[in-house]
Amino acid sequence: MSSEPIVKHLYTADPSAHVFNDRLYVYPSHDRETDIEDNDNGDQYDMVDYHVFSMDEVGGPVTDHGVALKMEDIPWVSKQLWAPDAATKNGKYYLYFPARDKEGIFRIGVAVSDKPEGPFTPDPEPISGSYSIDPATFVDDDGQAYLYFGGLWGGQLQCWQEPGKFEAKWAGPQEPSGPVKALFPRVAKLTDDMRSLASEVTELHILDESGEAIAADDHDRRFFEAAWMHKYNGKYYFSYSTGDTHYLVYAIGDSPLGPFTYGGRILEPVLGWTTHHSIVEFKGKWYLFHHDTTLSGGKNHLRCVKIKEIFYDKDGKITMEKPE
Ligand code: FUB
Repeated sequence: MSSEPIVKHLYTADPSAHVFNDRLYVYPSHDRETDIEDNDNGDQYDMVDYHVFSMDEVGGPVTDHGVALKMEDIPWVSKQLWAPDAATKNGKYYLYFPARDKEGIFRIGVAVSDKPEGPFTPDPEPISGSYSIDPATFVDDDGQAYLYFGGLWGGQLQCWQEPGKFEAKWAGPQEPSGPVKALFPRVAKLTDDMRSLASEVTELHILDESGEAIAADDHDRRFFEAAWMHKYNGKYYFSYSTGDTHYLVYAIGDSPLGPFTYGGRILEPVLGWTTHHSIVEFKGKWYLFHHDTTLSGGKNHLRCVKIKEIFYDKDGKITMEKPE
């Protein structure tokens, strides 16, 4: 399979891929040039709009549907339209996106359209009770939708260690350390109209092979950002980025609310600091959508989306090589 970016006329990142009406849609961040210096808080990721892309087949022509949502149309946002996701229910399409509010606190917004490619109309306020970054939605076979979110350092997850309380002293590139459990990603059920949380926000527990919580110091395995949920053979697969160790990894569970047991690595580090992805089944094959910075020659904030086919072995482990 080609390792070329799916598009080269824009910088794209954080791809969330979904099959809607037998067509493959991709909802990425739209990276842009800025003069903001690279730092560990992610200030250089200063995006202002989203484009939606689609294709009939993997490797075929990719349609850029143009601007689907822009910052100036979202009343509560001050800056940084980061990694989005999309979902459909009851004939409507929903775009979920993180951004800083007027106080500089990351929240998650939702915007609605009648078409998968948008344009999307944003709700005037962020989703009540939401915080941090990298929303990922998952609609289970029974129709219940879930919202997963969270991201450390610039994504501010470490500021929310006490329920409902933003602790500014934790802002910036820092996180708990020592022999304590890691901060886990967050999950809540969504209401039937997909625009509000229908349950308390809870932690999604990620355990090691002995059933112990992954530890804060275990930077090769602890959750950092880039939540994604998919289902394979009746099991739930929660995948994520380990941030400063630059892996894409996954954990497997029996319920969309967890607990999950660490399963292994999906992707080794790519060119560029961030790594972020989605996993989707299309026409009987499974694909990893992810990004790197090859298109910009390695500039962290100018990324490009790529696709790789993935496989499962007989035990349900994800592998990049086709099993014999
Ligand atoms: O694109 C901005 C941020 O970079 C995303 O929200 C993170 O997941 C990382 O990819």
